[in-house]
Amino acid sequence: MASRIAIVRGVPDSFCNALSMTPPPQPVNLDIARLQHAAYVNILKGMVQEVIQVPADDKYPDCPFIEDTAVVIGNRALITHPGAASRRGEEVAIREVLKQLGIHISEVESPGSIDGGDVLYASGMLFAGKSSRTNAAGIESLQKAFPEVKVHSIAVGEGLHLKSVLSMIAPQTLAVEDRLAATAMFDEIQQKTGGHFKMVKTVGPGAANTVLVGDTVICSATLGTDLKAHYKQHAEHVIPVDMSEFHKVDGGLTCLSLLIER
Ligand code: CIR
Repeated sequence: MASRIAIVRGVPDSFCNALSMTPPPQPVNLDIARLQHAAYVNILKGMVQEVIQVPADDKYPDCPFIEDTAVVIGNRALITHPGAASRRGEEVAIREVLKQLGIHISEVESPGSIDGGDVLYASGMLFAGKSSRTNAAGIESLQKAFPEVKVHSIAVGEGLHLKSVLSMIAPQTLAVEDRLAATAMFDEIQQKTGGHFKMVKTVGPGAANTVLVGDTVICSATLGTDLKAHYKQHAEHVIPVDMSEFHKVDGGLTCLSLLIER
């Protein structure tokens, strides 16, 4: 059986200053954010052999969104160059943790920028969203880091990242947010893979961003009470977790962890 490790990063005191495309109607509540983060970490503890907790760094309000700092497949990682200037440097601590785990590290070549939230690894293929955070040079670095894996570039028409609107919920099955820009991204994936995936449409912003570990899906409990039942039709196990404070600053479920399976 694959050995699984999750890496997470704590919520800094500065988290209320995290980037957000539109200012939330209610400000982030730091205490609630920390409780929600702890609940998320507890769920992961039940799913993987080890959860490594990297301390928060107040210099980086967005540092809990650790997914954006690296793309890891097996024993190899590409350390990203985050697309947002205020997030550059978050990757330094993560590089060290990955090195300690014996993971072989590649770096993004200038002028590349890439956020892990734009990268979906599914069915042995990589899909890289070309977005406001991830550019063509960043995607080239991704291909160089994983030469034997085909990287498909996908235009992110709307929203922050590719995985903000679609993610894997079961083998060959993607949850896709039910809006035009998201289904256009799915169509591009289908066109590039000869219709490889099945689509499960999901209503509500962010609801299609889920974490899949083995046959268990973690989904947001904040974004609709029927989400669990919806996903249960396609996934063996579904665990909802409240993520309201992270959604306020454009975060979802995948952003809060880096999963290593090897
Ligand atoms: C940002 O704008 O960078 C953060 N506030 C949210 C990052 C979410 N990350 C992700 O979807 N992978």
